[in-house]
Amino acid sequence: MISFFDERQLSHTPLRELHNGTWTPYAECADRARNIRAAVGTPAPARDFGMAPIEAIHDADYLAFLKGAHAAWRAAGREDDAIGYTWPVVRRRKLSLDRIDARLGQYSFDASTPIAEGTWDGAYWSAQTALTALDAVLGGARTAFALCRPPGHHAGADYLGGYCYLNNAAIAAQHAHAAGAGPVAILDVDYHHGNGTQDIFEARGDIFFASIHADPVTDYPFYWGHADETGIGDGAGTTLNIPLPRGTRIDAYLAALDSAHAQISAWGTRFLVLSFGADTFSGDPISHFAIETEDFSAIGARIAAMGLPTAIIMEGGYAVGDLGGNVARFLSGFPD
Ligand code: SP5
Ligand code: ZN
Repeated sequence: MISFFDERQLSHTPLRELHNGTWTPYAECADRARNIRAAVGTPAPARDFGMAPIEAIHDADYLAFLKGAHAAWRAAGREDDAIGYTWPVVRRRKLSLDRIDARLGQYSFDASTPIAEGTWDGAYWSAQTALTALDAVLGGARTAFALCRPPGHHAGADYLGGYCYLNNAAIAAQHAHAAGAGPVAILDVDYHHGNGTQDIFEARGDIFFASIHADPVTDYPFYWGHADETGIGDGAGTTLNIPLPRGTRIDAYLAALDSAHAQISAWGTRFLVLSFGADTFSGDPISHFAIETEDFSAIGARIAAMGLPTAIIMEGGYAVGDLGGNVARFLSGFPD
């Protein structure tokens, strides 16, 4: 399968994250991408589609914040990475606040997604990698793999979180929709619910969003991804959430994929954007499913059997040493 990756995605290198009340090494490290790159051969570089497809998903004020946050942090006399410490949970409205700490809280929902010096560049080229793979599928390739990193599915129109800054899958799906490739569905098979993608599309009836993930009763991001979230207003019925318990094994996982497939097909989908996370792996250090390396080819084959042109967008997966092998197995499930 044709793969895409851009060296500039490696410039995003946060040092640490706040986890269980202490600082730990950043799980979404650049070596993840190096490991996957080595396993998929030699990916082609990204083309530059510019800001317009990013601006079609993200708010202008959020993008200005994200571009300037690290410089503002340094200008405030701080060291290392920018990270918030206060969040406007109770009354969230569009205030134009100036202080970097206020802005960090306004445009994020967690404390594990720092903004480092190279974050904007890394996130920008990750989005361009998604668009480049998308373009290959629009151009006639049956499938293409975007080695996106940083990932995207936790980022909303105006917020970052969950190691995500720009929502690569949402940007790609909107681009496919605008190009007339639709009806477009997004299927999210990362271990975690794709809250950002859901937030972006849940009130729209023109892009379907389906997610299979760890039950948010027990797992991050907690506040989204429950089975009763099925879409809002014009989007009623076009969001599908299938939460699964910790310990889920391949048979139950494939059954959930079949349920998602049935609804994606019934909606009339003609084009698929796949948010693929390898953090469903039994050995993942931050996740709790029981999918084994050998299982990934079956998951890939089951998705390939949906018979749709598919742009595959990399999301999570933190067992760095096993990551490339798991991704390669997954991709091997798709016919050449
Ligand atoms: C894209 C994606 O998979 N994001 C996952 C975000 C999960 N964040 C919450 C869990 C944080 C765990 N931190 C582990 C630190 C180890 N050094
Ligand atoms: Zn994840």
